[in-house]
Amino acid sequence: MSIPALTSPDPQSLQSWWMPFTHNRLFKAKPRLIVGAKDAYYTLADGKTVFDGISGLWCSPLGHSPQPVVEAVRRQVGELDFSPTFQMGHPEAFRLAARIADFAGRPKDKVFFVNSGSEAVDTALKIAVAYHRARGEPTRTRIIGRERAYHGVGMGGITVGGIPANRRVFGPLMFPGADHLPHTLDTSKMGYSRGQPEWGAHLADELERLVTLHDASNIAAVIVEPMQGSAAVIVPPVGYLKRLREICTKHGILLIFDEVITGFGRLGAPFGADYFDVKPDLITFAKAVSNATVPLGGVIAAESIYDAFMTGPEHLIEFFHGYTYSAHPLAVAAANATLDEFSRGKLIERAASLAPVLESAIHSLRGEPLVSDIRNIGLAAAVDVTPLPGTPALRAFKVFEDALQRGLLLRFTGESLVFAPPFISTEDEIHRAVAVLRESLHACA
Ligand code: PXG
Repeated sequence: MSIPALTSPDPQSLQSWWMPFTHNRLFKAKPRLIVGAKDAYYTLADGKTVFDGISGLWCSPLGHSPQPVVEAVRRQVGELDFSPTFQMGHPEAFRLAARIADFAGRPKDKVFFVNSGSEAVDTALKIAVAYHRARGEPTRTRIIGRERAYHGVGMGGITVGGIPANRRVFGPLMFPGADHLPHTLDTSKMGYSRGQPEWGAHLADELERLVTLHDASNIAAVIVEPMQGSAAVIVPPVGYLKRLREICTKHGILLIFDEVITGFGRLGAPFGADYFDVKPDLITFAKAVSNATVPLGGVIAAESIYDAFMTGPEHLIEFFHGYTYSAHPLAVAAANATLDEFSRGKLIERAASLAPVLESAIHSLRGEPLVSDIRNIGLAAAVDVTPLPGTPALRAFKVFEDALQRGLLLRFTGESLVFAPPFISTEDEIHRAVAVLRESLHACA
């Protein structure tokens, strides 16, 4: 049977793809198809051009199809399309690992490559548990996550994650022993905060309570996103992450920062760890590292953690973990070229200098119809809207749909709209995007 190309799709032609995190029935009845992209703009199937207000899915800070990255991948696919990474290696992967450790300001640290944020999280959790065992503390197996956290969709990630819908059905598949810190969003105390809220550092002390409850000798690690992205930009209170660090250090617990969104410049610093001046033991990354041109993720591990594994006979594997596509040559080529572009275009500095522009633009929406809270940090912002009575989660979707019609792609989640433009955006584009959102809020009120 020959299946025709989907230039002008009819709903019947969309039935085979079971789409991820999507309302499949509604989508297929009223599809939103993207057929092209260049720089900060997408082209939709109807020919409309829309501004990419969410950098892909937080993953394309350079915009789309940046020429040097495209060229690097094109070259690589002709030279070495794939090489096994178990018991073999290709030089560019070693070069990339060293560059990422440098970029993170942790030149002695080690980088373990994976293909996605979910794999990075599950890898970091395994490293944490195996590390304690290697050091002779095998009872340290519990992991502490946080409410409203998104750590991907692997079994480890949903166990430490805190988004109820992602966990509800999968109880028996989750590992035992996880617990959760409270999330830090309380709009009655920190409504409309710009950057880090002043209120809330004391919530880190909840970790002391969990340590008392479970005993430090049973806890391997705490994992948090420095800024909770998927939960619609929940910014850590001033002092909160430093307090978590202190408590972890005091009790010999590893601190993992899940930097899948905050890594590679989103906050206007290389990592969230730099922005908040807190040194975690493990950092997960993905998304922006390769500009999403080819998927790549990884874990940065402190040298001392790696060293703890390097025991036993040298001909034996030290860590029984890895993926066929760990350090896939095309992903590595994309990431090396992305890092070149970051430094050539001074893009972290650019993100930092656009952050105040975004902050004042997005907060100008305060008082507009439907708006109930606004939060921002770096090149990320969320606008909460009042729910449609009796139909939760519909209002933000309506605003999203309206904005798309007007030429702006946002993310919607629950009652929130999220704006996280590419670092190559201009001030004018940020102002225009916020103007579109303002029109959409009026139109949907
Ligand atoms: N950790 C964090 C902190 C994430 O934000 C993942 C892990 C999982 O990454 P993968 O590559 O397995 O999807 C994520 C992913 C959104 C949105 O709109 C966020 C993510 C993915 C898609 C949409 O906020 N985060």
